[in-house]
Amino acid sequence: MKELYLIQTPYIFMGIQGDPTQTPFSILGVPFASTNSFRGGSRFAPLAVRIASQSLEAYSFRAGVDLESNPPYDEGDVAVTHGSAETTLRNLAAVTEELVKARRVPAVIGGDHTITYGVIEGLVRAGIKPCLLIFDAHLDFRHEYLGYKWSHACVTRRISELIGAQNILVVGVRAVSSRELRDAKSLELNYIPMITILRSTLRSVSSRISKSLERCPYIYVSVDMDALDPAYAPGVATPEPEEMTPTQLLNLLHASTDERVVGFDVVEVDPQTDNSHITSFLAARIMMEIMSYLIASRR
Ligand SMILES: [Mn+2]
Repeated sequence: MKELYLIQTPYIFMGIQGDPTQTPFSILGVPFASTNSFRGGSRFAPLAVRIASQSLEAYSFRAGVDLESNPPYDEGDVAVTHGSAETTLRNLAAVTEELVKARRVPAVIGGDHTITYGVIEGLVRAGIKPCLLIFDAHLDFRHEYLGYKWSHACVTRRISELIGAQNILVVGVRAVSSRELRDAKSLELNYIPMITILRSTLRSVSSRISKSLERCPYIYVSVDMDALDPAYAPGVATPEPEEMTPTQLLNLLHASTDERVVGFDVVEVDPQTDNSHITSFLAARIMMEIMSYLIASRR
């Protein structure tokens, strides 16, 4: 069934195809960017991140894991319909549901942020209702944006309708409308503003994250690359100064990902505005680090 919706790609993640009987990870590209409201090149991100991943070393010092000895299995790209979020999300949810039922851990390369909804829907249909940990400069909590409810600016709101706003935590927030903030408060969405992170220690922020996810049997992690300062991630659809740094992000990911993580995505890379492929290299590194942390936590 899932084969119907998957397209093989000329490049595979890390350049080595993993053995699906050995690795839990299924790399899934979703080259869909139709809901981006500013720069629209994230449909090319799965290709750019795969190419960047081929030149990176695979050893994680934080995890003590060498991904090269057990690389992820690259499933290819999900068939998307440019211009139709509904069709794309339906295909993505079908693929995710089947992978999750086969006990795979989806490692997804977006695409615009809307694609996270399709992965969560697939998880829910497979009987797994996760809490969602998002790293993002934006709350993405608008009911609709420019008259469109599937906009990437609404993805947290749409997912909250599936799993409940109180089961979502957004970290690194610095770009909101006051209406979004009001809605977030009244619907009990959890969020940690970037300014709070800058004024706290890493330890206190990671313990706040752990506490917020304490009661969750499953966790899904979504990394919007615009969570990072545009100095480190210039090639994103909607850049927002200031902070976080790659080191802050990886430290927080390392402290807060454990064996409850059932999948993750890295979204919103725009290769068309990515000077020297900086953002694609960082996105590939983040994916490799998250997989290494999960392998270490399952040992
Ligand atoms: Mn964002």
